[in-house]
Amino acid sequence: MNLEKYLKEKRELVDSAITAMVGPLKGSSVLYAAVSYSLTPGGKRLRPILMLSTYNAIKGKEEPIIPFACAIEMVHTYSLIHDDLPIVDNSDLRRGRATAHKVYGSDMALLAGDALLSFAFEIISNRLHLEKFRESALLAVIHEFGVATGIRGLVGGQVMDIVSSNMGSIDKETILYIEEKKTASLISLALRTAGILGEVGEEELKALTDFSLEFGVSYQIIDDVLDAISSPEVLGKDTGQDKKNRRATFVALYGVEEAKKMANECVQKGIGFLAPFGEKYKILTDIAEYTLQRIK
Ligand code: GRG
Repeated sequence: MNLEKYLKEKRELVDSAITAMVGPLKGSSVLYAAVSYSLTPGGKRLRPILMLSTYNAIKGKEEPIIPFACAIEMVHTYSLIHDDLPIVDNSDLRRGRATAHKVYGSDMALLAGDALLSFAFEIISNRLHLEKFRESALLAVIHEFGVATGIRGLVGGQVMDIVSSNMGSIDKETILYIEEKKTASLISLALRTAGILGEVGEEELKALTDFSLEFGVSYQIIDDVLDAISSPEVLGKDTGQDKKNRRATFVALYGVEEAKKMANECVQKGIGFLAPFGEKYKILTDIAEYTLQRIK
């Protein structure tokens, strides 16, 4: 299989599903404009693609889980909009164009982010999903979205990130905590949602979780390396942000080369967790290996 072709096809599938989902919100004028500007055109759509791919590996289909895949992208997009705000990273460029607050103002960008987070929960809690999934599995997934996006996940990681910035001395454990919470928690949510709705057993769900946490940490390390060595022209977003904001990253602690090694080690460790399942989750390990190409 050609992985790049696969990723492109899945990205297009996610793009059109998201466009169809936000279409009915058109009435809300400027809010709709800010939301749809932020969602489309999108980025790599990694989290939804991981969710679709995991579910497909389990069930041999992906259609039932598409709304959940869109919801996770909405959560991710909300986090990017807020992260870019002048009171946080103060970024001007995102996904190759002006950030939401540059176009719509900080107030509208803040509200667009809030609306996207709420919209994600509106989507995943739709009672129509009861026609396809068991009630207990759906309830578990709604809970997982809450945990992964809140104090014990995305927001908790971001808070630690802010608190640790400027501290001068940073340690490995704190950086790992930040990367696991602010980035790996959403990647993990993608795989766990597919595992729970696909009704895999406990051991398999644990293996998917263990893989996703390692992959998630690696993905954040790659992001940090690129922030240090790449350019806005290549990435479509501001670079040098971590240094400017004195963020606690492995690049800051150990340097670029060591951070690259760590990203690779995390992916290899993660792949090990899926080894007992043979080829079943090959698409996930292929995607994880592929993301490493960005820093080769
Ligand atoms: C402090 C008010 C305030 C808000 C912060 C919770 C939060 C908002 C931010 C979470 C931290 C965050 C933005 C993590 C992002 C990690 C990351 C690797 C982003 C880039 O992901 P890609 O490369 O992006 O998958 P694309 O554009 O491809 O979707």
